[in-house]
Amino acid sequence: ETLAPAADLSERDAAARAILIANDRGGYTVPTAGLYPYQWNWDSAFAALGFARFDLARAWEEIETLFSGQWDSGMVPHILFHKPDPGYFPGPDVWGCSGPIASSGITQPPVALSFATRLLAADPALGAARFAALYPKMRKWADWFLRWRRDEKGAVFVIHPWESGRDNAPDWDNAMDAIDPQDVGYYERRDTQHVDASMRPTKYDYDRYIWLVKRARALGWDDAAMAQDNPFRVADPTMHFTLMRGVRDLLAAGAAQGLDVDGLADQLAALEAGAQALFNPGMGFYDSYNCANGIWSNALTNASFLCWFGGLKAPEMGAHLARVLDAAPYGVPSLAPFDPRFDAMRYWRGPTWAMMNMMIGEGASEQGIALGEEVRARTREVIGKYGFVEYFDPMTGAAAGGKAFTWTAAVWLAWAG
Ligand code: 9YW
Repeated sequence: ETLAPAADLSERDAAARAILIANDRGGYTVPTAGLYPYQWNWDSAFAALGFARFDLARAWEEIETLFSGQWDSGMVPHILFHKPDPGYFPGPDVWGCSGPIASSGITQPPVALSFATRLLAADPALGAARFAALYPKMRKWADWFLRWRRDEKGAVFVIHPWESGRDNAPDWDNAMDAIDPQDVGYYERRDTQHVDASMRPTKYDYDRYIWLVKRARALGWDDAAMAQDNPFRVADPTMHFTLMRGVRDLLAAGAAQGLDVDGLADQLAALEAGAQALFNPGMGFYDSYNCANGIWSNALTNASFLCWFGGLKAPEMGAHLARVLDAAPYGVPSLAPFDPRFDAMRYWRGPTWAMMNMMIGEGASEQGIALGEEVRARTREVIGKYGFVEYFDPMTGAAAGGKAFTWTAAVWLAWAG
């Protein structure tokens, strides 16, 4: 896509651009002012796709800034605290990390690997050198995942619910139940000062989120120490399928650019084999499980449908998608409405997220599943009616969470609009 003169823009496109520009803090964007005042990892990757529609150089910068926070280990943090902001908890003092810039100590789904290859494709002449400079860093991040975030069955797991990007999804309930956070200490939440508490994770969840952070901090955020004795390890389709996609895209783009692709094909094959571990045979869909005891979540979530984005054919998942779209007019819901744990407005236990829809819709279309286009149409409709908010009630479409949200605006520009 090229630079359209402002006069040719639809009102919606102009509004989406204005959100990206307003959330730009100089080299990086915040997900939304107030609630999320720092640079978040996968939010930035989506932001880059939005910027790419009108300022490709700025799009590259977003991802480059993200990688400026990469740790020596290869891990790229889920939050970079570029400038202190008292409006968010837990801040850098709680995480106690020592990367090149103040950051959290966990990662997030590595969609930046894939989206960097899209920036390259948008203008190979402009992007070749920038891509080549990022490439070893991206490979190092992928290597880190393969080394530290894979269980015995080859599935990619998360060590904190925040790492998956789906904070309070039912996927974590079993592992969270095993945590006794009574020594978590006093803390003050900030999220519920920005948006209604009924739409946010509960205190039960938050105590455990903070407890897990403090525990990993006590281990010095050392991968080997955390691998020894980890109270929370859940195999996660979000992480698995986005990494699979990222490695596949790096392999293709790296080869085309004449870069060193040694080992990438093996990594991809390992992830393809590991994907089978995420298929819940009792339910007949992709699911998460607690690595400590093998217990399935039995949850049909929007992450279940990332199988296509990961590159699987998975034709059997088409019927599941049809079922949830029948039940949720403004889907794809983050949890199937016929699941008793469904909660239409509570974050990752029901609401629709536009950026998940983009990956689901694109992946489905790539695998020849007609409903991919339906997902796009519904995303367009819900954003068109209710605006660029954080997420939506999947039954009524009602706007929820933060307003003027970066990734919702970006997904409009890159895909839905
Ligand atoms: C947190 C910023 C982030 C997203 C996550 C979402 C939420 C809260 O907001 O996380 O404190 O990290 O669950 O996916 O990246 O939009």
